[in-house]
Amino acid sequence: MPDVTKRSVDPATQQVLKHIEGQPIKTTWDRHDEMQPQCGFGQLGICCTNCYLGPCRIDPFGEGAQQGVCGADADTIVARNLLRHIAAGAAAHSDHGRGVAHALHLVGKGKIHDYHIQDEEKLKQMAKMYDIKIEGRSKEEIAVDLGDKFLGDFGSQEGPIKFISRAPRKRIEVWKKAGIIPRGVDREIVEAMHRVHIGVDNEYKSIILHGMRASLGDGWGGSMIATEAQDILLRTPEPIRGTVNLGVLKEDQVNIIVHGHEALLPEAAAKVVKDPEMIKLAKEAGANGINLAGMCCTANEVLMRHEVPLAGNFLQQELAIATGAVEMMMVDIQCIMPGLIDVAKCFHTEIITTSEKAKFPGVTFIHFDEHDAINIMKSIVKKAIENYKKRDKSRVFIPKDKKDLVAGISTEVISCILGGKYLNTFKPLNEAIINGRIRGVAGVVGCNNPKITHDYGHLTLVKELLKNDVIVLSTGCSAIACGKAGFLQPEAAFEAAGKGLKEVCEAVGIPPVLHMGSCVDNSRILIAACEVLKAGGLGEDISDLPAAGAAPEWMSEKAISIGFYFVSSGVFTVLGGAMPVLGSQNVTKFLTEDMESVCGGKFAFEADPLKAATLMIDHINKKREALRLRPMMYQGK
Ligand code: BF8
Repeated sequence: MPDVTKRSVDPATQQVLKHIEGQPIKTTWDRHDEMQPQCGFGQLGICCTNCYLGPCRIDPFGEGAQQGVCGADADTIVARNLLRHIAAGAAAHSDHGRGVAHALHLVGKGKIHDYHIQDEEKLKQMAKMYDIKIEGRSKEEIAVDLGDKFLGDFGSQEGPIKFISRAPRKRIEVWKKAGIIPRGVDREIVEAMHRVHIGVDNEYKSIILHGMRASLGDGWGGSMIATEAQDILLRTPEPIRGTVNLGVLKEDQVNIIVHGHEALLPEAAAKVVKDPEMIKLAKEAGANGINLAGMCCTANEVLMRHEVPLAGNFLQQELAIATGAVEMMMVDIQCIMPGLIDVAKCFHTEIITTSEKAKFPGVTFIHFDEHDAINIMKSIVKKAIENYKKRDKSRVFIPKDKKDLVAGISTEVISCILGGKYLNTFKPLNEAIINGRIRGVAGVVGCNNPKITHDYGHLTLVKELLKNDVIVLSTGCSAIACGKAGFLQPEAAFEAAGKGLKEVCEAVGIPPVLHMGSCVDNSRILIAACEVLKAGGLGEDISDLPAAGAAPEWMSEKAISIGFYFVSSGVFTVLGGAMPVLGSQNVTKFLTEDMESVCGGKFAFEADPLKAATLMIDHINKKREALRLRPMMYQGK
């Protein structure tokens, strides 16, 4: 039997894994074990399937073929494969953003009635940025124009896209000099696919530079539009209390899990499960109510705005079903394992897919159309209620573990908490950094990956950063991991933070790890960096800041795109495992050394989270020295 402590450090996860031992239920960890040894060519990035001259592969030992049939060498093949990953990641985020921008336009037009403009201030702020007339116009009229402008930015042929203007002047100059100011992300992705076609771009630096530009089109374009449009339609998050881990599932209620990345869909679900008609139906079916919980980034979206509890992060999706207590898992887009289907077959759980873009064999598809959101959601929830009658109560196993947390720390909230309602500013944060209470800022984000013990990478890294007075901004599955470990509670500062960070958290009443949202909300971290610079005293460019990024358990192509737009924005970023580039020494050197001279940021690959923390802290110290900041007030914890 596998050792569950090697699979996860999370007690709830370990318990469910133990509980299903001996049952014919396969999880991602089992499939990962079966897959060993994983393909070495793939890991090194030196397999090319881009045309049918191949598939080709380069001999990493230098004895066999060093070129594909077309003549492409390891550098070209590795760089092309990497650019394909960036394009796919940027596409996923940006297509999500496009959907929200479209919904904003439709709300303005009065064509959808279940959503409304909820953050008028942000609507106007964005409209001003695009030179849209505000005076004397209704919010709906403004929303139509803003929706159009957002949609226009996706396809902007010449660029630069509007949100680039939010970056510091120096940063824009760096991008200009490198020739990587993004045009519309659609154009960048199409050009990426063109460049990697056989016989087009064969020069690794040129290929990677385009990858940087495409990723910037994601971070400062597609993802940022997703975040801002969601805030306008669903409201900008504010601090909210929540609960996390599999223990949020309820034995006596109809459990419905929303899983994926959509923000509009769970918004409707959060409303419908409170509908007295639905609750009555649930009671008639023998349940005590309806319990909505979230998984992955959809969960982060609906937690931040509706206090809907988080059932878990990426590697827990199959385990939620394996509790035997889930009537329905409603999935939309991204990070949904096809393996869920087989686990669901072992139980009564019904999986419903709601996106035209994400079908699964044998899984019911109910198109979630925003034009009729509430009615569609009611029909889905009714199915879940009906399914409760099929639950085999003798097979239910819900671990008790759950933790309270604080989420919803948008960029606006940080400046408001720090500066007060009438003096929105990042100045107090800057002062704490300048006077040596806080060493610096780390963005710790990204996925889980069975290659690393679940949550171990995130938690070990975050613990070490906190101990050394580094405040952590977190999103995605990393934020969920931090929540499960209690790092999203203000009290965590007492237990985990260094003395200086503890003093600041205590004075302001914030947790030492700030939950800033879902993966598209990494754009909030970019804006926070810009706000810090505006507040003064910490340099003129993002690359001047005593800051670093990390994705200790990354696995998705979105994480590659995120990593690239952080590095291209000037942030030193440590990935828990290497990207599939080690088959080319030149590409590896470019990413981990030379990029710094191009954009002020670079990658490091470090699987050991303690060593990753050291790399980040050393980098932060180096930036503190360059800024001539005061020595740290205390020496950590
Ligand atoms: O977008 S962190 S596993 S759920 S890819 Fe996926 Fe990674 Fe989780 Fe959110 Ni982001």
